[in-house]
Amino acid sequence: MLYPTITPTRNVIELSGIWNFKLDNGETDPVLSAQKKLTNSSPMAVPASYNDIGVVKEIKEHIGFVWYEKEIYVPNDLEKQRIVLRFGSATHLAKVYLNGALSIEHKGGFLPFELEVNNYIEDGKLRITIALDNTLDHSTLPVGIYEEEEYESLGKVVRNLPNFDFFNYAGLQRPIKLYTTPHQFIKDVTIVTDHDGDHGTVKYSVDTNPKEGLVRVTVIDEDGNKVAACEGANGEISISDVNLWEPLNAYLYTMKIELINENQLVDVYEESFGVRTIKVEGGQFFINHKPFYFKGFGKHEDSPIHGRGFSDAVNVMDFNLMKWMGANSFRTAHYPYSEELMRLADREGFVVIDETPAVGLHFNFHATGAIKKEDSTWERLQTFDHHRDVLEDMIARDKNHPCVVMWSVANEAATEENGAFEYFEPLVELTKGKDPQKRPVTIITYIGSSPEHDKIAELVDVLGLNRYYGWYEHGGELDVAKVKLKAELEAWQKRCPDKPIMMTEYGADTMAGFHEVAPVLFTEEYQNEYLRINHEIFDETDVFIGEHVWNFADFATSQNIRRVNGNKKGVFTRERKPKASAHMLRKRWMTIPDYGYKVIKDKITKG
Ligand code: GCB
Repeated sequence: MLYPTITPTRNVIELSGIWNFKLDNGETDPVLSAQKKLTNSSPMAVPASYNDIGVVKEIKEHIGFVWYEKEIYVPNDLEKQRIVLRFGSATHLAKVYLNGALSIEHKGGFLPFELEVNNYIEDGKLRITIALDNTLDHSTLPVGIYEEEEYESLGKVVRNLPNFDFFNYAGLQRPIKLYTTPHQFIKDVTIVTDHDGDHGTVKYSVDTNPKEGLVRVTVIDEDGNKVAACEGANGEISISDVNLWEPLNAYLYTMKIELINENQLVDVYEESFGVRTIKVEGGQFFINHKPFYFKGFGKHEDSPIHGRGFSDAVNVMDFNLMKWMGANSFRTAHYPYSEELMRLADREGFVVIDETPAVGLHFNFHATGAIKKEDSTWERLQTFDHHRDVLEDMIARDKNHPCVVMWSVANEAATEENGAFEYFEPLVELTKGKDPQKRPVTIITYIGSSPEHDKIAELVDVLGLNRYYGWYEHGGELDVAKVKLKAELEAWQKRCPDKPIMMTEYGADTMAGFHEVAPVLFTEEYQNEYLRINHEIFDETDVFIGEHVWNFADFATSQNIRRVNGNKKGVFTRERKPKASAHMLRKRWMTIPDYGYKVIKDKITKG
């Protein structure tokens, strides 16, 4: 799926700004309400989550539909082309009405969707009305628990509990754009790269609509020089003296694609790409044939005021803070992040584990944090079809990004329960089948999915472990935590020799400004000690390919007794001020090279 950009044949109009907004109280018929303009609406910023900027509890904790509306003129000139309305995301279920007519429905809150709008324009105008539902249940990703309860004195009480640990922000959280293409247009491009010595190869395949005309492809370097060219919808291009896309040292080429019909240039699109390879072999993770070590974070799209709303300023600052720390990578926990952020990661050279919104696929945890004995998750969940669609859409959106080095199919599902293998096997196969670059695949597991009980380790290329020894297990007993962590890592190596292990989450809630001489839970000293003992064990483990601290910054969660106004495991506060651990980690990461930190001597292979 192509990201909309301005080219000599295409235009883009941003629809960000103030939209009309209103809660739906369930009393109106959606079709009827979309037929006329929204009345009694309030201003709402787009992109943004509506929850925090709505201020009052009724908006912040609203369950169900809300309405957004904006009426625009579509300039006459544009009407000669295909005009496409594109949502970067709409969270979670969207019904889009154009001049009152229901035109598209979309399920899933973290991926783009679009539709052609030419036929909906009336008198040069388009009234875009969106009904958005934030309800989560056993069929949505992420998974939520929907409950209704009658109280004699109160009437019906509705609850929609997230089955996961982040606030269920909703709204039009990413940019919305109107863009144009010619009627005969470039629909998609797929790029796969390889290199040997200083010789790079680029296989490409261009999809056009209709499938006619001549495709001309030119590769341009960062200085604007043409380095190679080719004709045809599919082809292979050689680049001599190739500049590789390297972690934190990204080099991006531009593929200029021209569609020519009867000697006329009809469409132009430019896709940037990096030349790099990925391979997992012998317990190591190779980028460009060299063993890479992941240093970084599980993140969230989360910031004050915006909620989960897109902000270039927040993204640039977060990337600068990560660079300051010596981090080279992050995981898009727990949903695909905005396309704009992924493009920034390409440019900055951040290595990304791209995760679906499949979180909360378990009924194991009790609200108190206790692990319940449960074995019916895979019978009760109805997420499979949607999970499959989301994986396909995520790969279609992100397949060409050099920053993406691995797909995460799910976070902390009930992977120790019967039925887990049967649920995940087709999804892993689908991921491998759909990804033209055949990147490695992981499914991130929680502590209940131990080496003794886990059912999916054989399906994945990398064992992604979220482990909290010293926090949820043996909190305050760091000596015991160390012993337990080491034992588990050894057990994994026995069960899956040669499979790389990565700590995809480890962390401790820390209140910025809490201090004690002895490390005590919640103090900055404890967070440092907790991280230090984890690192000692990581450094002793051969097949260990990386460490992602949970979390980059403190983030919002729903209200519950385990969270003091949010999750405080950040190395930065939610306002991006460093805790002591930021300085400690910086010291460590600045001395760990991106490549060759864990070279297993008898296993050096060409990746
Ligand atoms: C986890 C989850 C993450 C939580 C974290 C925590 O294992 O993957 O979403 O926020 O633990 O802090 O409990």
